[in-house]
Amino acid sequence: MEIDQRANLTVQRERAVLVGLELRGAEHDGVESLRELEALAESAGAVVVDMMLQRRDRADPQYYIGKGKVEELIARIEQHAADLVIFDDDLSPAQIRELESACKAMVIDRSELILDIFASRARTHEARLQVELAQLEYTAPRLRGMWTHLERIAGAGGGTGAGVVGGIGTRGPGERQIEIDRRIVSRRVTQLKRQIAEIDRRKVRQVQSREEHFNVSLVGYTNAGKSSLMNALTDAGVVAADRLFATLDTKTRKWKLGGGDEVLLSDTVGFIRRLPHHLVASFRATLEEAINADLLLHVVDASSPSAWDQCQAVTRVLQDLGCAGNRTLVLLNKIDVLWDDSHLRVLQQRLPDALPISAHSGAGLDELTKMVREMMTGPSQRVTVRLTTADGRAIAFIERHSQVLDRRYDTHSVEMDVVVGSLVLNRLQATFPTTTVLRSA
Ligand SMILES: Nc1nc2c(ncn2[C@@H]2O[C@H](COP(=O)(O)OP(=O)(O)OP(=O)(O)O)[C@@H](O)[C@H]2O)c(=O)[nH]1
Ligand SMILES: [Mg+2]
Repeated sequence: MEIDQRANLTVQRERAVLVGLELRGAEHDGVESLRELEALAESAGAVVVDMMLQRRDRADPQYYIGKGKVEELIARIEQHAADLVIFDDDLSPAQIRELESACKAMVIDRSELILDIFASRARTHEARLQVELAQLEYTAPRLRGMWTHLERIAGAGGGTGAGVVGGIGTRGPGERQIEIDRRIVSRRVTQLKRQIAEIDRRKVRQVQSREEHFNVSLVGYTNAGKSSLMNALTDAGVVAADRLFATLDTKTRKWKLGGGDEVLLSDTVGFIRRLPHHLVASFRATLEEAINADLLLHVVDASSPSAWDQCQAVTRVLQDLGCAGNRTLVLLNKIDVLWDDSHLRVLQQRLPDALPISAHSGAGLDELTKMVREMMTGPSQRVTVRLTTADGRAIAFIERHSQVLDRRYDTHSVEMDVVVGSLVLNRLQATFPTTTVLRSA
């Protein structure tokens, strides 16, 4: 197909045929995966007009699917007047070229689709930079028409605005096709990495400034109900919607656990099976909260038939991010709409410590609050701590998080007998190193 045409195509309102391959011995179910691709395509604004699934021993190096299937695909494209084909896997640039010339339609792969959704949802400066970097690194070898906007950026001395996020659907019509210049791309990549690293540093400082709080992060598959739960537990008022990747930016709010205890709760971007690696890499800053959290609440959509697969996919992404070792509590959400109790029982057998909840009905949320409170404070003990009187923040911290039984002042310090959770005590000492614990009573 013409390069210009490719550069100007948008997934929005395209009539799309979906194509999946189920390899023998593959761990994921092909039909289920295609359904998810359908939800992704619809989230991107495409109209899915047909789907095809082929079972094979291995992918065809030239066309990914078999040659006979390509013929069938061409017929279906004609029959439905489709203009877009979406493959449920990552294709090589050569496969995309071969398929496009055979089908006379735009061909994109799963990662490109996910990147396109991210690009259309990114609202903040930071999210836009992160998506642009991921797109450049992933899509660059696949999209021959994209250098035009890069030249424009390079010429204008950099900067990212709404129209130059890059990728499918974001480039305006009538742009001049220029020669491919890899140096322009690599300059832009370097520039983006530098800007993102700067944000990263700022993020780390922000996260460090929250160290005196207990940080809890919501993680989970996209559409599991993380934002809904955030809204149910705090007054965050974040967007919750029945579409994939509704949330891209991190929001942090205080969650009051009762008895004066509170934690910081963060809601962030959802995960998906085979999340493009470049996205995970560039969203590291956004996911910093999750990486540094004291506790992860892993929200699972228990009403989904693929709840278990989704749960495992999330665990894999957490491993990628290096936070698989963080303390985690699994929440089986949406129990208000469970179509079958046996489904929940199977999940509970696999996840014996998981807590069934509903962000909508509020079921299980009191129990959740109680569990988080216990995890935050640890077992209570009676100790005496000495603090310098000048350290008002440390004193405020201990007053807020423990029961003060007695206090004795001398010139520069105060000794307090308190009943306090062991973890709170650890946090006190880590955050305020001048504090001394004198004795356990
Ligand atoms: N029935 C029911 N629906 C729920 C529950 N929690 C969330 N939902 C619905 O599930 C959909 C997704 O909810 P969100 O809170 O946006 O999910 P999310 O995990 O934040 O999704 P992303 O931000 O896209 O990753 C919305 O349509 C919610 O109304 C629940 O407890 N019960
Ligand atoms: Mg959300």
